[in-house]
Amino acid sequence: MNTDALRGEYLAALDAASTPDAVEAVRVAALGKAGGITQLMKSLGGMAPDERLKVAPAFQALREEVSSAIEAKKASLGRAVLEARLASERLDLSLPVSPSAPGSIHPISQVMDELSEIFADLGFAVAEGPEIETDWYNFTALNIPPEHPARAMHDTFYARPEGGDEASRMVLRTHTSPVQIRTMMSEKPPIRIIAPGRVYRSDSDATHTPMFHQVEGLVIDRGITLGHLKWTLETFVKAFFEVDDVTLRLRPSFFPFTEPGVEVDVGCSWENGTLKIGGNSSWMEILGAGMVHRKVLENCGLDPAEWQGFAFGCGIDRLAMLKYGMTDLRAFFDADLRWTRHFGFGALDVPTLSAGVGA
Ligand code: 2NL
Repeated sequence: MNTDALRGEYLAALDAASTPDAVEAVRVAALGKAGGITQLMKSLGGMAPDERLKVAPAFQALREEVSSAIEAKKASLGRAVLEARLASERLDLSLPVSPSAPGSIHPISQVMDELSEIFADLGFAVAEGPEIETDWYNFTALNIPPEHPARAMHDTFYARPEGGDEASRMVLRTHTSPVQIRTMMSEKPPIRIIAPGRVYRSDSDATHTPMFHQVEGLVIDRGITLGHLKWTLETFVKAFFEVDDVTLRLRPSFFPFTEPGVEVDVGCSWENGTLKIGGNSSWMEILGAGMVHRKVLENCGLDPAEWQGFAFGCGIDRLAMLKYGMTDLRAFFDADLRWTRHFGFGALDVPTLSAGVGA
């Protein structure tokens, strides 16, 4: 039996094979049930022992050589297929977005961009942090100790409720304040930041979703007063709602992390059945704020005798509804393209102060 002829035949067929199917056909012809090499191996059974000893090593070597050549060809064809696919699916992410791209910016993203633009102009940086936080950053550092009733008010999602101390117990952040805590601990004052992002509370009805968006702001410097807070919020509200005639009203309120704490109402008026920002026929609460509590400063390693600050927080979803006239919170989460297109925020229309944010 001439193994060299079989070897030449199969290796030539493999060489010519240019698809995975063609390689499989060679495998079947050589090593399949009725394949040439399989027949050769079967013929060993009918041989006299001394003859078998003489030819078996050559048969086995042939089988090894052909099957490893098949594997090698399969692998190289697989690589070629993958490379062709990668080349055909190549995307250049550095290309500018096409003006005719079908998507549009979600109103919440739009409002976040507007907020960033307004506060950047006032010298604020945008800060971010983890959405899964330790109990300490979300509560204890903010003067909310473990037994404090404010913890129940926050309807917290506990990620690892089975115990551990406040450094290892994890929660879904109930506000973006832990971002400010992290900034105060890692950076030297003066600090001016806003922290926009997702927050989580176990609360779900017509006016609450378990995930919503919040923006908080923080200023730390020497000699900061409520006056700075009021001016900053007034400037923000004027730019955001694009009205010059705004009046803010600060009412005393309580937050464990502020002293004093205030709730902030904006003057508004009814026009044809819809509430407009500006005027003074009624008030609407839009923000919570206050001077940073000295215990919070101390928890972050700042000396309250040297450093003071103000902070504020407000819901982005509500800001978006007020500015763009949405009545149903649930639409934010429906992923209905007709709804997002209706607002027409194009990917290229980046908010700028000179053009009027959101214009
Ligand atoms: C609200 C009220 C508020 C703050 C957030 C804050 C953060 C630090 C220190 C002190 Cl690190 N305060 N944030 C202060 C007052 C109110 O949010 O109604 N949010 C939806």
